[in-house]
This record gives sequence, C-alpha cells and structure tokens, in this order.
Amino acid sequence: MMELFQEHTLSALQTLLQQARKIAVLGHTHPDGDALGSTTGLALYLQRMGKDVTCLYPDTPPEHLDFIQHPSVPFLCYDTAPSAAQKCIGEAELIFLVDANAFSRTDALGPFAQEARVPKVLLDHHLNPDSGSFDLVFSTPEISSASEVVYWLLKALSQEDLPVDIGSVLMAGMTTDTNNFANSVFPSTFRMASELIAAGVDRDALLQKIYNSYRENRVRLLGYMQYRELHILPEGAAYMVMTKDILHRFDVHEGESEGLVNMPLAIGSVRMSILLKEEDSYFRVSIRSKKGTSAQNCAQQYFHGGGHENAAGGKLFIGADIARPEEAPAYLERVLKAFLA
Ligand SMILES: [Mn+2]
Repeated sequence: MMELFQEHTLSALQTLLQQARKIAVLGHTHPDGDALGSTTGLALYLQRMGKDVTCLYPDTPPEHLDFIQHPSVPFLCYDTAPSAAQKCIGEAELIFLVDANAFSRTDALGPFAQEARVPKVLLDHHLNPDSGSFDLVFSTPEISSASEVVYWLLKALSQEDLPVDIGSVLMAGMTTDTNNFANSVFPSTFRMASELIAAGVDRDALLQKIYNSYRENRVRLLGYMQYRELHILPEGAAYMVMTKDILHRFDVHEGESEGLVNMPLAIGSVRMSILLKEEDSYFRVSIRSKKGTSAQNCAQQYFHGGGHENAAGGKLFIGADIARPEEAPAYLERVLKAFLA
C-alpha cells in the first residue's frame, strides 16, 4: 500500500489540487457501492477544500444505494442528463477517475474525459490500469476497494482523521466491495475499518442499509434463480442466465441481483460461477471464482472484460459472439469446459 503514496506523487497531487477550482469526479458504468462511496467520499473532501465538485456517472445508480450519495454532493448521470454531463466535463479543470482502470469503463463519458485538455488522476484497485491516459496514477490491486484507496489517500493528504460523514461513505463502499469482509481483504482494510469505527462511523446502521433494505422481489428472484436456473458443470463451473423475461417477471431494478453470482460458490465442487444478465444487444457477464481459478482470465479471454483475480466482468455480444440470446447457455458451456479443462 505504501508505494501508492510516494512523497513526490502526493505533492504532485497537492499541486494539481491547488491549481483547480472546478473538479469532475467520474465513476464507472452501473455504479456500485464502491463506485458511489469512493467518488462521494473524495467529492466531500474536495468540497471542504473549497472546490466546486461534481460526481459523474454513465448511468443512474440503483435506488437501494441512494444512502451513499451525500445530499451536499451534486452529481450528474449521462443517461438522464447527457448535455449537462458533457458540459461539466468540458468545464472541469481537473478530472478524477475512481474505481475503474480506464475511461472506457465510463461508456459515453469516456471520450469527453479523454479529449479534455486538463490534468487527469486515476484512483483505482483493478488490474491493468490505463496509466498512459493519466497524469497521476494511484492504483494497486493489493487494496480492498477504491473506497479504501481514497481513505488512505485523504488521510495522507490531510494528515488527520477524516470527518465521520466522509468515513461513513468510504466504509459503505469498502463493505460492499469486500462483500462484508469476505473477499479482497488486507491488513490495511481492517485497519481502516477499525479507525473508522473508533472515529464514530455507525457500522450497524450501514449494514442494515446495505443488506437488509431490499424489496421483497429481490429475495424471491434469488430463490427462483438458484432453484430453477442454476446449472452446474462437472468441470466445476456454475452458471445462471437472467433473461429479459425473468427480469420483467420479477420487475428487477438495477442492483437487485447483487450478490447472486457469489451464491453457487457455496457448493464445494464449484470453482467458478457466472451470471449472465440480458440487455438489449448483449448479456452483462459477472464472474466469481475461488482461489486458484482466475475469473479475470476468463473475463479477458471470452467476455471482452476483466477486473480482479476472483471477481471480474464483461459482455457477451448478441449478433457477434452469439447469433441469438437463446444460444447463451451453449456458448457458456463451451467456453467454461475449455477454460476449466
Ligand atoms: Mn471497486
């Protein structure tokens, strides 16, 4: 973790911050708890420095994570406010990308950010950062979450404890990305949690909001998928396909199938689990694996994606990778057998 914050990169960041008044903080497509926590925590801190900060997301965050978005932090989503989002990036004097390894992870926002002739800073924890597109890079996969990267960075910048509201959103982001301390946890992660609880962050309240505040349909959807739609291959793979029909039937909102892909890993013989979710021209692919099997390699080889060693994602294009949506299971079985052979 220490190499993340070398003296000269920290002071280079201080200089960039002194020179900028308007700052855009970009999060990735389909923002999750870590994307929201890390961008919101950073934005709150920058606001306290007197900056004019806006968070930008390619699409609207799921409603059950609304509590992470602090009321004093303005944000724009490209799906509902494309021209305002574009204008905001155009006017920014400094751009942050947080919790993503490249601007391509911000879909339509990416080209505007890439073209902007202002300094750009990357804060991330995914593999293969696109370092060439940034003036400063703070990125390591040896850290639990982007929220944790932001936590240690802000502590290094301010040299003191963070206010509880900033600590709370960072704790929320870290908790969701580690699946409540189940994966990608390092000694520094427990240190962060311990410091934040000591500083007054209400972890119990956060856990209620993150894990026990869903609509009834989520619980029924998860039950249905595991009972009816879970396929297990003898090679040690499990997969589920959430078709448009299922998404409509259960009225699934963004974020409501969160965590489903992890569940088949509870089976001893399953080394890797894949969840496909149908969109208009492609399936969104989520992959989780146990130690020793690489979700990242599978995402890269077969699904135009990447991520972390044991948690990755990508896309399966209808019309390119497969001709029709109905062919998704056959494609999955073919590549999973090849990958796990
Ligand atoms: Mn993350």
